Amino acid sequence: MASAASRLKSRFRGSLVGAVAGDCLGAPYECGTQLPEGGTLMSEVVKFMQNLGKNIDKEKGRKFAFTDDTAMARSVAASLIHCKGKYDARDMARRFSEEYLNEPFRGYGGNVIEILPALGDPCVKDIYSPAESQFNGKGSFGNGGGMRIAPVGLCSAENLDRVIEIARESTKLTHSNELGYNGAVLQACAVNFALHADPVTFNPDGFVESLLKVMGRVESDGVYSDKLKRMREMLKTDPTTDDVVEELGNEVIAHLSILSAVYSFLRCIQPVQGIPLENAMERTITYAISLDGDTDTIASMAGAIAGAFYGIEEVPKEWMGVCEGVDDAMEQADQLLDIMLGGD
Ligand code: F2R
Ligand code: MG
Ligand code: MG
Repeated sequence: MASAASRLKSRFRGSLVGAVAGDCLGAPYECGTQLPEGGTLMSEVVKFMQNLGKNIDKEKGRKFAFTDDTAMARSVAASLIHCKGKYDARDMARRFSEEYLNEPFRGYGGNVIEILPALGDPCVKDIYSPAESQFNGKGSFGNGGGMRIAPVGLCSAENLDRVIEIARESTKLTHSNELGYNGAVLQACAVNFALHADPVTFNPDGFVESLLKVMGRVESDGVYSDKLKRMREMLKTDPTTDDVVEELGNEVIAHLSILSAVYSFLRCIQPVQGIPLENAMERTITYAISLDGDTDTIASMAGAIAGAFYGIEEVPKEWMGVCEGVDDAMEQADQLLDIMLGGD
């Protein structure tokens, strides 16, 4: 039987690698997919997953590239590691900026690119001010906070208040709208709850209840709480993917994507009709991509939660070979665990 420490190591790695894999494997579907006559996106993604191993043999060395989701998540992780688990706004902002300026081609959001260069500028007095000026002062509610936040959720269960605070504050560097940063809080807490859940006694209803408790504390408008309640009902009725998208969304905005990722994780604990894949990580990412729309980000967020729950052993070996950025994610996961075990 695995020790508690090795189990945690596996789950830290599973979460960051799950996020990278969801991003890399979801990205080819982000801009829409040409379907064969009578085919569905779900059946296409199932075929893609089943052939992934065969493709590696044929196309030696082929990698699926990561996008902005991973580029920003690794900056979050690098900053937390450098600052020994503490949040340093300047340090994280500078890393976002440098990462973007080094590789601007990673498919960043349409508006965030206007402020990323300024986040590395030491002359900017208030580092939160560039984000606050966006959308006529309303700030962004894009899902860019949620897509990068998994490293913040990787800490002890006793530190939930810190998860909430760092998720909110670090997201405000780019997304000052309440819907943007509260979406990131929800995703970070989902990762943390999955990390500490007992897979044997796990109860999806209890998981949603825990998220409802957090959102009840942090949100003023009830948007996420209302959607969580609807999601709890949906888990009892097994809706079609079209119905899931109708209720929870598949767009690049936080309140219309993050709950779809949480739902994908919870739904795929059980087998799903149309996805004949035994492996639960594979099922989760396949399901998340089948929701269409913002496929890289929904799959990445679902992968981060599912990976924290199942651990690295459940991540298919082929993914490790074909997804760009997996090795760095493994290393950062180990470093974050060391910080937590050192008494974060
Ligand atoms: N950008 C994309 N996908 C587009 C296609 C990319 C293509 N594959 C390529 O390579 O070119 N994906 C990435 O963007 C999403 C994360 O975006 P983020 O970081 O939140 O950016 P931003 O610019 O802040 O928000 C995104 C859009 O949301 C709408 N929006 C946000 N706040 C709004 C507000 N207050 N009012 C109205 N609209 C608002 C805007 O349309 C923003 O452009 C991820 O999917 C990532 O993968
Ligand atoms: Mg992306
Ligand atoms: Mg995306």
